Amino acid sequence: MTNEAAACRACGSPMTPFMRFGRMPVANAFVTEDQFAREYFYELAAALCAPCGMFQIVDHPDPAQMFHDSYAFFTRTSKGMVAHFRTYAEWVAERFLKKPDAFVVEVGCNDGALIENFATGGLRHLGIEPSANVAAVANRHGVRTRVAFFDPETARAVRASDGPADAIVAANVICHIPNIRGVAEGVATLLAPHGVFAFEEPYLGAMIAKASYDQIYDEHVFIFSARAVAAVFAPFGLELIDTVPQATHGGSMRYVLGRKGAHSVSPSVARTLAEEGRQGLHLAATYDEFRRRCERNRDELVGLIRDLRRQGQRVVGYAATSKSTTVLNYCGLGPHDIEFISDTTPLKQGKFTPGSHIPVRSPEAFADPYPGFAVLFGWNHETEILGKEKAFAAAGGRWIKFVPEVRLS
Ligand code: DWN
Repeated sequence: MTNEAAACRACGSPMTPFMRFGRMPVANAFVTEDQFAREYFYELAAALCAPCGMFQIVDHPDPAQMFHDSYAFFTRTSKGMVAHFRTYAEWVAERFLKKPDAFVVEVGCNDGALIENFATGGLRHLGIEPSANVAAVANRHGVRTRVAFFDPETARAVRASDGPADAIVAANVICHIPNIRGVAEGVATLLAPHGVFAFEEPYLGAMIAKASYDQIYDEHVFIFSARAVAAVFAPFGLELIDTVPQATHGGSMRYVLGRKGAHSVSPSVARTLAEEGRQGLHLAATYDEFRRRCERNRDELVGLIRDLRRQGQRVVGYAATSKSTTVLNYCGLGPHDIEFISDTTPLKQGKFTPGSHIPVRSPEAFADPYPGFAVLFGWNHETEILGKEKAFAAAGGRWIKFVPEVRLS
């Protein structure tokens, strides 16, 4: 595969990458030692489609390589996200699910942390999830699931079996689906006449502002802006009716769409679009500057870690996030730089990080004994992590942070 030039997945226009990260493994493909020699790699490069404003990666692995029956990310690993999903579900239910027989569908329900809030409220619901192992966890939480990718065919099948959806919801998943026009067609197929499609995703404006390039990896085929979302859904008769900024994942946006003319449009849509213009999200120069900031960030992070290692300091990582796969491989960091990464996910523990082959250990290993320095790969959960790891700082440990800038704290 090449990434010299490609067609925009949203509008088909030609586009050229502005930034290349090099060879990348699948972000959540944690490996055992015997798998090192046959890891799957692809070329990670990012591009902006000038005509429609869709930010996207150029090549992407086959989704079946990423979402399968041993998918390693479970939403419930963050208490903060579980609490966030409770309020997100309440927000949707209060506004859009008032009728007694209302039906809500979640696209990519993972372990059910969002949709279980509708299920426990007794609402008719269905979680659609392609990774059977995480869907099984959702089942155990009382969620009715269907193991499938969301596409027009799945949408037709759900409509035939359950009727139209009053709300289709999603969180951190629509940007994972390369066939975004298929998503739009599926939503248009399944949605009731006055239904809504609400989804939230890492926001392009926040990623550019923070130079948080680690949001770019195989699963994040797109990093959305309001402009691009409005443009890609419009041909399917769907209109952007609300945008609600969220603090999650370092800065996200909740988008709400409905059938054109079926709902009033919140003034927040015009405000968000105007702000995107002021930030220059449509300008090539913005992305050239973003690339320069990322390169500087990479060089400073590598320089700091290697200086510490030369001084004989122990450096470990905290949270083997999907994002850390981009950081580690882009920066060329390995087990000589970072001794291990502590992570709460049992499926990752005892394995090695994709491509960079750093051991992943349980959180108990972090304190046994505490290292001098820990790279905060879970920077988006900083409040939660620093809150529970006060003993590390009390023991003299220092956090290495790299978003938006490399610094010690
Ligand atoms: O979109 C996506 C986002 C929402 O979640 C997916 N593509 C996959 C995933 O991305 P991520 O792995 O970067 O997500 P998080 O939530 O930033 O990181 C989760 C990882 O961090 C898990 O492996 C658990 C770990 N973790 C930890 O070890 N200690 C997380 C917390 C909060 C902790 O205290």
